[in-house]
Amino acid sequence: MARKITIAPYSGPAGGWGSIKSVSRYLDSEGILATGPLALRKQNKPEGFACVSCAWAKPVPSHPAEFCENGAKATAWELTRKRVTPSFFAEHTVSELKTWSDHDLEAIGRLTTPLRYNAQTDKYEAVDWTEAFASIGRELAAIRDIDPKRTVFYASGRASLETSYMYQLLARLYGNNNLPDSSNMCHESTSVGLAESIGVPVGTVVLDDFKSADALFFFGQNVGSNSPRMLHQLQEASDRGATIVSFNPLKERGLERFVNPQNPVQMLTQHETRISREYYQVRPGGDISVVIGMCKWLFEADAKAQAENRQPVLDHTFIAEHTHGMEEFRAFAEAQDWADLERETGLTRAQIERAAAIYAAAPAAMVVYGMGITQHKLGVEAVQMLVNLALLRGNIGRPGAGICPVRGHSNVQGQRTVGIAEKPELVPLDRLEELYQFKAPREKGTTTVEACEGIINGTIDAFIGLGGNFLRAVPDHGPMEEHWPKMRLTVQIATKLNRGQLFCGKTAFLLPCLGRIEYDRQATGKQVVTVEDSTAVIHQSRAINEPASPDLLSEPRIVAEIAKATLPPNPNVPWDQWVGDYSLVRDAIERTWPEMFRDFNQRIKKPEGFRRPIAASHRQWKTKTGKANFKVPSALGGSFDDGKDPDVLRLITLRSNDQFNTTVYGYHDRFRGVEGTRDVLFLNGEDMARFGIADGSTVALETVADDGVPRRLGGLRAIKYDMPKGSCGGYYPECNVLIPVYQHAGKSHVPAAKSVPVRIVPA
Ligand SMILES: Nc1nc2c(c(=O)[nH]1)N[C@H]1C(S)=C(S)[C@@H](COP(=O)(O)OP(=O)(O)OC[C@H]3O[C@@H](n4cnc5c(=O)[nH]c(N)nc54)[C@H](O)[C@@H]3O)O[C@H]1N2
Ligand SMILES: Nc1nc2c(c(=O)[nH]1)N[C@H]1C(S)=C(S)[C@@H](COP(=O)(O)OP(=O)(O)OC[C@H]3O[C@@H](n4cnc5c(=O)[nH]c(N)nc54)[C@H](O)[C@@H]3O)O[C@H]1N2
Ligand SMILES: [Mo]
Repeated sequence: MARKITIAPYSGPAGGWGSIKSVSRYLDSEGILATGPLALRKQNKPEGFACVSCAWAKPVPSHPAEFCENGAKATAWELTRKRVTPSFFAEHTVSELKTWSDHDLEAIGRLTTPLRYNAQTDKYEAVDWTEAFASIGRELAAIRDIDPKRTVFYASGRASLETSYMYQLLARLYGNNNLPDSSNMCHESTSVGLAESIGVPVGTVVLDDFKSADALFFFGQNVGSNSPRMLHQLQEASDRGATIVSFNPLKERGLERFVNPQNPVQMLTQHETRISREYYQVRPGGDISVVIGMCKWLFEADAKAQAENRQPVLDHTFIAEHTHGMEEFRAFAEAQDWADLERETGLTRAQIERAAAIYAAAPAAMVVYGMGITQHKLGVEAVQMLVNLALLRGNIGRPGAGICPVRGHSNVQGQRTVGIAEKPELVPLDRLEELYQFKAPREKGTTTVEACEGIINGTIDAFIGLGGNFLRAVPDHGPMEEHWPKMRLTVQIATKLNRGQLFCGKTAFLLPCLGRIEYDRQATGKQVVTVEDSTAVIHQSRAINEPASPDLLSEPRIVAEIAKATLPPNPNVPWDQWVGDYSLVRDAIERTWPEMFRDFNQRIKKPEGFRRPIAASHRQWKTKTGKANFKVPSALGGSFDDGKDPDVLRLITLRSNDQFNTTVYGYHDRFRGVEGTRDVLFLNGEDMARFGIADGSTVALETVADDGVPRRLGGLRAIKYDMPKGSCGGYYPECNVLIPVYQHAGKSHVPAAKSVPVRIVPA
């Protein structure tokens, strides 16, 4: 389908009429212009459902409309009237479907019946649920007999706490900890980094902190597209005089200005709120050096203040009582040269010092961050540098202060809480053994990157995907697509068709499930489920819509049926009772983590849910030193040793304002002024001149890697864009073909999707 392509800078704010237009377009295209608004009114409300888009916290009492442009699109995408029936698959071979775009595949609507791939006809064909489970069970059991570690149980971050608990138990009863999830590509740098630094794997702030923060520092998070509901908190903060400072290579509109589309006065007067007072276009991978520079200034300013008998800049009482390793970090920071820091950050010393001065002047400051920090080779260290910054002024564990990783999928944080983890030490395996009378596997499982490596080198035979679009989300599409079909079994549990599902193992099933917004009727009636948001608040989600098809099963049911078909009977695991009544799964979760989930079924009845205990929020440090740890980074930043060759650019892979991860809603990246195409390469103007590339011309990229694997992406339209020299930007997942699977954060294995070393080559 030919689309009209326009590339022109966008001058409007985030929110505003643009967002209203965008939402209506979706409700219309999904055939729910009439019913959609009713549904949206229940979004993120205590009596309604938790948005299936991002994990941002839901205020109680809620705003009259507690949804955003992108949350509305996510809802419309699930509630769509469009359906994919077996006759669709009878008409299209899988090879033909592979020529469709990501957008067109998902846009055909909701999956309605279980399907099995037939290699003879190259088509997906309808299959009975019973037959599907029996076949999956046979294959899984046979692989288990060879070696249970040859199967991977992947989870995307959307499934409820109930499903997730059952799923991790399935993997462990099967005999492995191969439970990678989407956070392995996302905030795993947070889970590893924060745990070492402050003893918790998650952020410390709650929504109320936004009401008393004096300064908010944003590092590499695109609030306008990826967590737009947070703009309400930012608007309130900005209006009451809090200072917002952003570090981002790109001028992201949501970090600049906002008109609240739910505020009639603002809409009519087009009153814009300025979001960031200071905006620093840091080089990709430059944040570690930004923080070193800021801390260098803070140490100096503190020494000076003390010498002059003024109030100190650092919180010495906090540092002495609560932290470990400050002197070592101070020595490191003081030893760094401003010239090096300026080179790494692409910023001037004056800019970094200005940011530091704002930080020093704020009684309470919060540090917010996203993928711009975590998806680098030094992602873990970058997270820990942000903690160092917070610790210097005691900005953790008091009102208005704290560290705020903005999580992705709506229950990705919760999945980890209830045991979806490849690291056995994070899970109470003794407790699971006691409850279910089995020998739990103790060997470390595979991360997402390790699962990819295993699939490429043939040590993985089966892949079960609980949601998601693994093959599109991971790096190295080339080798992954080549080796994927060699697996013996692939099973995808999904709501919509996506490209990953078009790559099939020798036996392959596509199992359609209920979405979170749909009534889930079981033996004891309609079920509710629970999720955990970015601020560790757990609350329930109530469905509001009829299922897309009578043939859909719930995720808990599918997990239970696979378990029953695969595993020897175990009277201690009441799969069927659990499916009949999800409150029994919640009881099981409570029995597994009695302290965290105390009175689970009772406490979720409160509209505001409950916050699970986060020790660092109360200045208790569950680290090896018993204190909050200052960490010294292993390098000043960057990602790869690409600094020496000026022709090597750092590629940032980006989300548009019209996608949810690999789900491409459409081709309107409004804020970046790109309409009608995703095949673009954002480039710095000076670099374009240097390379002799004209605006609008077609270019190709090649990855700089030394493993002999060719990685190339062509057909990209060069767009002159306001971004640092030496960097470029393109869309995820199209650019994933360029990311080598081995280029990932050292400690967390998060693929380094925000600084891929590339060269521009002739198209
Ligand atoms: N509508 C919508 N909502 C979403 C998603 C979606 O795709 N669509 N995805 C969900 C998921 S799973 C996640 S994890 C989150 C992702 O949300 P974000 O964390 O915002 O992730 P990205 O959009 O990948 O990009 C983050 C920002 O980092 C900047 N950046 C890139 N490199 C650097 C760097 O080196 N330093 C700094 N300081 N900045 C850098 C980019 O310019 C970009 O603005 O959003 C969630 N919410
Ligand atoms: N280059 C690059 N790569 C990246 C990133 C990046 O910034 N750059 N970001 C990474 C990040 S942060 C993440 S989180 C991953 C995302 O990786 P994934 O979580 O694997 O991918 P999604 O695109 O979120 O998955 C979308 C699919 O989920 C299915 N689905 C939707 N709702 C449901 C449901 O309720 N139940 C079930 N069972 N299925 C459902 C639909 O079939 C849909 O096609 O990608 C990572 N990959
Ligand atoms: Mo994510």
